[in-house]
Amino acid sequence: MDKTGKRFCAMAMAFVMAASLGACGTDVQNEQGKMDKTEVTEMETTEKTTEAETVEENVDAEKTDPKNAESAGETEADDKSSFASGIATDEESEEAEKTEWVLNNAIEEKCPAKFSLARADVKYGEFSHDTYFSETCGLERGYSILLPADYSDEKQYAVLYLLHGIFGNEYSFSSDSSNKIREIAGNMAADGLIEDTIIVCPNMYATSDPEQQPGFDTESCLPYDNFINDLVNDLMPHIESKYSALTGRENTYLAGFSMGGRETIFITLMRPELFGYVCAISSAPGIVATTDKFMTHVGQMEESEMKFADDAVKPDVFMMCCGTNDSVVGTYPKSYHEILEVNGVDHIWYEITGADHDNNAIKSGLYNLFKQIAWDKADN
Ligand code: FER
Repeated sequence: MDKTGKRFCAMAMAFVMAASLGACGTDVQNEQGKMDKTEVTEMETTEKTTEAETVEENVDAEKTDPKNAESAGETEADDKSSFASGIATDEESEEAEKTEWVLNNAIEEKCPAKFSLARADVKYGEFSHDTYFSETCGLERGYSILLPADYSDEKQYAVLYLLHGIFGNEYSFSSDSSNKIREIAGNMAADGLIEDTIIVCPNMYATSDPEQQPGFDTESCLPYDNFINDLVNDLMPHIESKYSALTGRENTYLAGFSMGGRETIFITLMRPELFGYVCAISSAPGIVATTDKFMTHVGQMEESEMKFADDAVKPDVFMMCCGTNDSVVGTYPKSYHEILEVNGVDHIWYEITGADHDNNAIKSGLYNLFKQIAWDKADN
Protein backbone atom coordinates (compact mmCIF):
# COMPACT_ATOMS: atom_id res chain seq x y z
CA MET A 1 0.00 0.00 0.00
CA ASP A 2 1.38 3.41 -0.82
CA LYS A 3 1.51 6.46 1.36
CA THR A 4 -1.95 7.63 0.43
CA GLY A 5 -3.37 4.26 1.36
CA LYS A 6 -1.42 4.18 4.59
CA ARG A 7 -2.60 7.62 5.53
CA PHE A 8 -6.15 6.60 5.03
CA CYS A 9 -5.76 3.32 6.89
CA ALA A 10 -4.17 4.97 9.89
CA MET A 11 -6.99 7.45 9.92
CA ALA A 12 -9.68 4.88 9.26
CA MET A 13 -8.55 2.67 12.10
CA ALA A 14 -9.13 5.51 14.48
CA PHE A 15 -12.71 5.76 13.37
CA VAL A 16 -13.90 2.38 12.29
CA MET A 17 -13.53 -1.18 13.40
CA ALA A 18 -11.07 -2.89 11.12
CA ALA A 19 -13.63 -5.54 10.34
CA SER A 20 -15.74 -3.04 8.49
CA LEU A 21 -12.94 -2.28 6.03
CA GLY A 22 -13.86 -4.88 3.45
CA ALA A 23 -12.91 -4.50 -0.17
CA CYS A 24 -15.74 -3.51 -2.41
CA GLY A 25 -16.37 -2.56 -5.96
CA THR A 26 -15.17 -5.72 -7.60
CA ASP A 27 -17.18 -5.43 -10.74
CA VAL A 28 -14.87 -5.04 -13.69
CA GLN A 29 -15.85 -3.05 -16.69
CA ASN A 30 -14.59 -0.37 -18.87
CA GLU A 31 -17.32 1.89 -19.97
CA GLN A 32 -17.13 5.09 -21.85
CA GLY A 33 -19.36 8.07 -21.42
CA LYS A 34 -21.28 9.54 -24.28
CA MET A 35 -18.70 12.13 -25.15
CA ASP A 36 -18.35 11.92 -28.93
CA LYS A 37 -14.64 12.53 -28.98
CA THR A 38 -13.88 9.64 -26.71
CA GLU A 39 -15.80 6.71 -28.13
CA VAL A 40 -13.53 3.78 -27.40
CA THR A 41 -15.15 1.65 -30.06
CA GLU A 42 -14.12 4.12 -32.71
CA MET A 43 -10.55 4.42 -31.44
CA GLU A 44 -9.23 6.81 -34.01
CA THR A 45 -5.77 5.36 -33.77
CA THR A 46 -3.21 6.09 -36.43
CA GLU A 47 -1.95 3.41 -38.79
CA LYS A 48 1.28 3.19 -36.87
CA THR A 49 -0.52 1.74 -33.88
CA THR A 50 0.65 -1.74 -33.14
CA GLU A 51 -0.97 -1.99 -29.74
CA ALA A 52 -4.04 -4.02 -28.91
CA GLU A 53 -7.12 -2.56 -30.49
CA THR A 54 -9.36 -2.37 -27.47
CA VAL A 55 -8.97 -1.17 -23.94
CA GLU A 56 -9.71 -4.63 -22.59
CA GLU A 57 -7.00 -6.15 -24.72
CA ASN A 58 -4.53 -3.53 -23.59
CA VAL A 59 -5.21 -4.31 -19.99
CA ASP A 60 -5.03 -8.05 -20.47
CA ALA A 61 -1.74 -7.72 -22.29
CA GLU A 62 -0.31 -5.73 -19.40
CA LYS A 63 -1.51 -8.17 -16.81
CA THR A 64 -0.19 -11.25 -18.57
CA ASP A 65 3.16 -9.83 -19.54
CA PRO A 66 5.49 -10.80 -16.68
CA LYS A 67 8.08 -8.37 -17.96
CA ASN A 68 5.81 -5.43 -17.48
CA ALA A 69 7.55 -3.17 -14.99
CA GLU A 70 4.37 -2.04 -13.30
CA SER A 71 1.63 -4.63 -13.57
CA ALA A 72 -1.98 -3.77 -12.81
CA GLY A 73 -2.62 -3.58 -9.10
CA GLU A 74 1.00 -2.93 -8.27
CA THR A 75 2.07 -2.49 -4.71
CA GLU A 76 4.64 -0.19 -3.22
CA ALA A 77 7.09 -3.07 -3.43
CA ASP A 78 6.41 -3.30 -7.16
CA ASP A 79 6.99 0.40 -7.38
CA LYS A 80 10.43 0.01 -5.86
CA SER A 81 11.35 -2.37 -8.66
CA SER A 82 11.23 0.71 -10.82
CA PHE A 83 14.40 2.18 -9.36
CA ALA A 84 15.57 3.50 -6.07
CA SER A 85 16.98 6.68 -7.60
CA GLY A 86 13.86 7.53 -9.55
CA ILE A 87 15.61 6.97 -12.88
CA ALA A 88 14.47 4.10 -15.10
CA THR A 89 16.90 1.23 -15.50
CA ASP A 90 18.04 0.38 -19.02
CA GLU A 91 15.90 -2.72 -18.95
CA GLU A 92 12.80 -0.75 -18.01
CA SER A 93 13.47 1.96 -20.54
CA GLU A 94 13.90 -0.64 -23.25
CA GLU A 95 10.72 -2.34 -22.13
CA ALA A 96 8.83 0.92 -22.21
CA GLU A 97 10.14 1.65 -25.66
CA LYS A 98 9.46 -1.73 -27.24
CA THR A 99 5.87 -0.93 -28.01
CA GLU A 100 5.51 2.24 -29.94
CA TRP A 101 3.16 4.56 -28.14
CA VAL A 102 0.92 6.59 -30.41
CA LEU A 103 -1.59 9.11 -29.17
CA ASN A 104 -5.17 7.95 -29.42
CA ASN A 105 -8.30 8.62 -27.42
CA ALA A 106 -8.45 5.29 -25.59
CA ILE A 107 -8.51 5.12 -21.84
CA GLU A 108 -5.63 3.05 -20.49
CA GLU A 109 -6.35 1.73 -17.03
CA LYS A 110 -2.75 1.91 -16.02
CA CYS A 111 -0.36 4.78 -16.52
CA PRO A 112 2.36 3.30 -18.77
CA ALA A 113 5.87 3.10 -17.30
CA LYS A 114 6.96 5.27 -20.21
CA PHE A 115 5.23 8.16 -18.48
CA SER A 116 5.46 7.32 -14.79
CA LEU A 117 9.19 6.58 -14.65
CA ALA A 118 11.72 9.38 -14.46
CA ARG A 119 13.94 9.69 -17.51
CA ALA A 120 17.55 10.79 -17.42
CA ASP A 121 17.06 13.28 -20.25
CA VAL A 122 13.99 15.07 -18.89
CA LYS A 123 14.10 17.92 -16.37
CA TYR A 124 11.17 17.79 -13.97
CA GLY A 125 9.53 20.62 -12.12
CA GLU A 126 9.92 21.05 -8.39
CA PHE A 127 7.23 21.66 -5.81
CA SER A 128 7.41 24.79 -3.71
CA HIS A 129 5.07 26.24 -1.12
CA ASP A 130 3.42 29.63 -0.91
CA THR A 131 0.44 31.37 0.69
CA TYR A 132 -2.45 33.62 -0.31
CA PHE A 133 -5.00 35.57 1.65
CA SER A 134 -8.40 33.93 1.55
CA GLU A 135 -11.27 36.40 1.90
CA THR A 136 -13.53 33.35 2.12
CA CYS A 137 -11.81 32.10 5.28
CA GLY A 138 -10.38 35.37 6.53
CA LEU A 139 -7.02 33.65 6.81
CA GLU A 140 -3.69 33.33 5.10
CA ARG A 141 -3.73 29.86 3.53
CA GLY A 142 -1.06 27.67 2.00
CA TYR A 143 -0.71 25.82 -1.29
CA SER A 144 1.97 23.75 -2.98
CA ILE A 145 2.79 24.47 -6.57
CA LEU A 146 4.65 22.45 -9.17
CA LEU A 147 6.18 24.80 -11.72
CA PRO A 148 7.57 23.23 -14.91
CA ALA A 149 11.36 22.83 -14.93
CA ASP A 150 12.12 25.80 -17.16
CA TYR A 151 9.28 27.97 -15.88
CA SER A 152 9.65 31.44 -17.33
CA ASP A 153 7.61 34.64 -17.28
CA GLU A 154 8.11 34.77 -21.02
CA LYS A 155 5.77 31.82 -21.43
CA GLN A 156 2.24 31.21 -20.21
CA TYR A 157 1.08 27.94 -18.72
CA ALA A 158 -2.13 25.99 -18.33
CA VAL A 159 -3.01 25.32 -14.68
CA LEU A 160 -4.24 22.12 -13.06
CA TYR A 161 -5.81 22.41 -9.61
CA LEU A 162 -5.33 19.07 -7.87
CA LEU A 163 -7.39 18.37 -4.75
CA HIS A 164 -6.29 16.04 -1.94
CA GLY A 165 -8.22 13.52 0.14
CA ILE A 166 -9.80 13.81 3.58
CA PHE A 167 -7.39 14.72 6.39
CA GLY A 168 -4.96 15.92 3.74
CA ASN A 169 -3.49 19.35 3.17
CA GLU A 170 -1.45 21.24 0.60
CA TYR A 171 1.49 18.88 1.18
CA SER A 172 -0.43 15.63 0.55
CA PHE A 173 0.65 15.32 -3.08
CA SER A 174 3.97 17.16 -2.93
CA SER A 175 5.29 15.01 -0.08
CA ASP A 176 4.44 11.69 -1.74
CA SER A 177 6.86 10.85 -4.54
CA SER A 178 4.99 7.60 -5.34
CA ASN A 179 2.16 9.46 -7.05
CA LYS A 180 4.55 10.32 -9.91
CA ILE A 181 2.86 13.64 -10.57
CA ARG A 182 6.13 15.32 -11.52
CA GLU A 183 7.11 12.47 -13.79
CA ILE A 184 3.76 12.09 -15.56
CA ALA A 185 3.38 15.83 -16.23
CA GLY A 186 7.07 16.22 -17.16
CA ASN A 187 7.23 13.20 -19.46
CA MET A 188 4.01 13.99 -21.27
CA ALA A 189 5.20 17.56 -21.83
CA ALA A 190 8.66 16.37 -22.91
CA ASP A 191 6.97 14.15 -25.50
CA GLY A 192 5.01 17.12 -26.80
CA LEU A 193 1.65 15.64 -25.80
CA ILE A 194 0.68 18.39 -23.39
CA GLU A 195 2.03 21.86 -22.86
CA ASP A 196 4.10 22.51 -19.76
CA THR A 197 1.48 22.78 -17.02
CA ILE A 198 1.48 24.38 -13.58
CA ILE A 199 0.01 22.07 -10.95
CA VAL A 200 -1.48 23.74 -7.88
CA CYS A 201 -2.19 21.62 -4.80
CA PRO A 202 -4.34 23.64 -2.40
CA ASN A 203 -5.41 22.98 1.15
CA MET A 204 -9.02 22.01 0.53
CA TYR A 205 -10.16 22.46 4.14
CA ALA A 206 -11.61 25.95 3.74
CA THR A 207 -12.45 26.89 7.31
CA SER A 208 -12.32 30.28 8.99
CA ASP A 209 -11.54 28.63 12.31
CA PRO A 210 -7.88 27.61 12.42
CA GLU A 211 -8.72 25.22 15.25
CA GLN A 212 -11.34 23.29 13.29
CA GLN A 213 -10.36 19.76 12.28
CA PRO A 214 -11.76 17.46 9.61
CA GLY A 215 -13.72 14.40 10.70
CA PHE A 216 -16.54 12.05 9.81
CA ASP A 217 -19.48 14.24 10.73
CA THR A 218 -21.48 16.82 8.84
CA GLU A 219 -20.03 19.88 10.54
CA SER A 220 -16.43 18.73 10.16
CA CYS A 221 -16.99 18.19 6.43
CA LEU A 222 -18.52 21.59 5.70
CA PRO A 223 -15.16 23.31 5.05
CA TYR A 224 -14.56 20.88 2.18
CA ASP A 225 -17.82 21.97 0.59
CA ASN A 226 -16.82 25.59 1.19
CA PHE A 227 -13.64 25.14 -0.82
CA ILE A 228 -15.47 26.07 -4.03
CA ASN A 229 -15.67 29.65 -2.74
CA ASP A 230 -12.04 29.81 -1.67
CA LEU A 231 -10.90 28.30 -4.98
CA VAL A 232 -12.94 30.51 -7.26
CA ASN A 233 -12.78 33.78 -5.35
CA ASP A 234 -9.36 33.66 -3.72
CA LEU A 235 -6.94 30.99 -4.92
CA MET A 236 -7.56 31.15 -8.68
CA PRO A 237 -7.25 34.96 -8.83
CA HIS A 238 -4.08 34.71 -6.74
CA ILE A 239 -2.52 32.07 -9.00
CA GLU A 240 -3.53 33.89 -12.16
CA SER A 241 -2.00 37.15 -10.96
CA LYS A 242 1.15 35.78 -9.35
CA TYR A 243 2.19 33.26 -12.01
CA SER A 244 2.42 33.36 -15.75
CA ALA A 245 -0.81 31.44 -16.11
CA LEU A 246 -3.06 31.03 -19.10
CA THR A 247 -6.64 31.72 -18.10
CA GLY A 248 -10.02 30.53 -19.33
CA ARG A 249 -11.59 27.09 -19.19
CA GLU A 250 -9.51 25.66 -22.05
CA ASN A 251 -6.39 26.26 -19.95
CA THR A 252 -7.79 25.50 -16.52
CA TYR A 253 -8.04 21.90 -15.34
CA LEU A 254 -9.48 20.38 -12.18
CA ALA A 255 -8.78 16.98 -10.66
CA GLY A 256 -9.03 15.44 -7.23
CA PHE A 257 -8.68 12.24 -5.28
CA SER A 258 -11.37 10.87 -2.96
CA MET A 259 -12.66 13.81 -0.89
CA GLY A 260 -10.94 15.88 -3.57
CA GLY A 261 -12.75 13.86 -6.23
CA ARG A 262 -16.09 14.53 -4.59
CA GLU A 263 -15.37 18.27 -4.51
CA THR A 264 -14.08 18.10 -8.08
CA ILE A 265 -17.45 16.77 -9.23
CA PHE A 266 -19.33 19.30 -7.08
CA ILE A 267 -17.27 22.27 -8.28
CA THR A 268 -17.52 21.14 -11.91
CA LEU A 269 -21.29 20.86 -11.74
CA MET A 270 -21.56 24.26 -10.06
CA ARG A 271 -18.99 26.16 -12.16
CA PRO A 272 -18.55 24.27 -15.45
CA GLU A 273 -17.62 27.46 -17.26
CA LEU A 274 -14.34 27.63 -15.34
CA PHE A 275 -12.83 24.22 -16.07
CA GLY A 276 -12.40 22.71 -19.52
CA TYR A 277 -10.84 19.41 -18.44
CA VAL A 278 -11.79 17.52 -15.30
CA CYS A 279 -11.02 14.20 -13.64
CA ALA A 280 -12.51 12.94 -10.37
CA ILE A 281 -10.54 9.98 -9.01
CA SER A 282 -11.99 7.52 -6.46
CA SER A 283 -14.54 10.08 -5.34
CA ALA A 284 -15.84 10.00 -1.77
CA PRO A 285 -19.53 9.68 -0.94
CA GLY A 286 -21.62 12.64 0.12
CA ILE A 287 -22.57 14.48 -3.06
CA VAL A 288 -25.97 12.89 -2.61
CA ALA A 289 -27.41 11.69 0.71
CA THR A 290 -26.19 8.29 1.84
CA THR A 291 -24.85 6.39 4.84
CA ASP A 292 -21.59 4.52 4.46
CA LYS A 293 -19.37 2.83 7.04
CA PHE A 294 -17.95 6.17 8.16
CA MET A 295 -20.92 8.49 8.52
CA THR A 296 -24.31 9.66 7.34
CA HIS A 297 -24.05 12.22 4.58
CA VAL A 298 -26.84 14.74 4.22
CA GLY A 299 -25.83 15.30 0.59
CA GLN A 300 -24.73 18.38 -1.29
CA MET A 301 -27.62 18.00 -3.72
CA GLU A 302 -30.43 15.71 -4.87
CA GLU A 303 -29.64 13.01 -7.43
CA SER A 304 -31.80 14.84 -9.96
CA GLU A 305 -29.63 17.95 -9.46
CA MET A 306 -26.41 16.16 -10.39
CA LYS A 307 -26.22 17.75 -13.82
CA PHE A 308 -25.23 20.97 -15.52
CA ALA A 309 -27.62 23.86 -15.88
CA ASP A 310 -29.35 23.60 -19.26
CA ASP A 311 -27.54 26.56 -20.81
CA ALA A 312 -24.18 25.82 -19.17
CA VAL A 313 -20.90 25.66 -21.03
CA LYS A 314 -19.73 22.13 -20.31
CA PRO A 315 -16.21 20.81 -19.84
CA ASP A 316 -14.60 19.37 -22.97
CA VAL A 317 -13.57 16.37 -20.90
CA PHE A 318 -15.30 15.26 -17.69
CA MET A 319 -13.81 12.01 -16.45
CA MET A 320 -14.38 9.84 -13.42
CA CYS A 321 -12.53 6.69 -12.42
CA CYS A 322 -11.96 4.32 -9.49
CA GLY A 323 -10.04 1.15 -8.65
CA THR A 324 -12.03 -2.07 -8.66
CA ASN A 325 -10.62 -2.90 -5.21
CA ASP A 326 -11.24 0.43 -3.54
CA SER A 327 -11.62 -0.47 0.13
CA VAL A 328 -12.58 3.06 1.20
CA VAL A 329 -15.11 4.53 -1.21
CA GLY A 330 -16.19 1.22 -2.77
CA THR A 331 -18.74 1.67 -5.52
CA TYR A 332 -19.67 5.29 -4.74
CA PRO A 333 -17.75 6.60 -7.78
CA LYS A 334 -19.62 4.14 -9.96
CA SER A 335 -22.89 5.31 -8.46
CA TYR A 336 -21.98 8.91 -9.44
CA HIS A 337 -21.36 7.68 -12.97
CA GLU A 338 -24.76 5.99 -13.01
CA ILE A 339 -26.52 9.10 -11.73
CA LEU A 340 -24.79 11.29 -14.33
CA GLU A 341 -25.78 8.81 -17.01
CA VAL A 342 -29.44 8.87 -15.93
CA ASN A 343 -29.25 12.67 -15.90
CA GLY A 344 -27.78 12.79 -19.41
CA VAL A 345 -24.45 14.34 -18.39
CA ASP A 346 -21.64 13.62 -20.86
CA HIS A 347 -18.70 12.07 -19.09
CA ILE A 348 -16.12 9.32 -19.31
CA TRP A 349 -16.20 6.58 -16.67
CA TYR A 350 -13.68 3.80 -16.27
CA GLU A 351 -12.40 1.41 -13.63
CA ILE A 352 -8.80 0.53 -12.82
CA THR A 353 -8.55 -3.22 -12.45
CA GLY A 354 -7.06 -4.23 -9.12
CA ALA A 355 -6.41 -0.72 -7.82
CA ASP A 356 -7.27 0.13 -4.22
CA HIS A 357 -7.74 3.62 -2.77
CA ASP A 358 -4.20 4.51 -3.73
CA ASN A 359 -1.63 6.00 -6.05
CA ASN A 360 -2.36 3.47 -8.80
CA ALA A 361 -5.72 5.18 -9.17
CA ILE A 362 -4.15 8.64 -8.92
CA LYS A 363 -1.50 7.89 -11.56
CA SER A 364 -4.14 6.43 -13.85
CA GLY A 365 -6.52 9.36 -13.49
CA LEU A 366 -3.85 11.97 -13.97
CA TYR A 367 -2.35 10.20 -16.98
CA ASN A 368 -5.70 9.69 -18.66
CA LEU A 369 -6.74 13.28 -18.00
CA PHE A 370 -3.57 14.55 -19.66
CA LYS A 371 -4.01 12.04 -22.47
CA GLN A 372 -7.56 13.24 -23.16
CA ILE A 373 -6.32 16.85 -23.03
CA ALA A 374 -3.58 15.94 -25.52
CA TRP A 375 -6.10 14.25 -27.81
CA ASP A 376 -8.65 17.03 -27.55
CA LYS A 377 -6.11 19.79 -28.11
CA ALA A 378 -4.54 17.97 -31.06
CA ASP A 379 -7.63 19.16 -32.95
CA ASN A 380 -9.52 15.92 -32.66
C1 FER B 1 -16.56 8.93 3.57
C2 FER B 1 -15.76 8.00 2.95
C3 FER B 1 -14.52 8.39 2.44
C4 FER B 1 -16.14 10.26 3.67
C5 FER B 1 -14.93 10.64 3.15
C6 FER B 1 -14.12 9.72 2.56
C7 FER B 1 -16.59 12.43 4.50
C8 FER B 1 -12.86 10.21 2.05
C9 FER B 1 -11.78 9.45 1.83
C10 FER B 1 -10.53 10.09 1.35
O1 FER B 1 -10.51 11.29 1.10
O2 FER B 1 -9.55 9.36 1.18
O3 FER B 1 -17.77 8.59 4.08
O4 FER B 1 -16.97 11.12 4.31
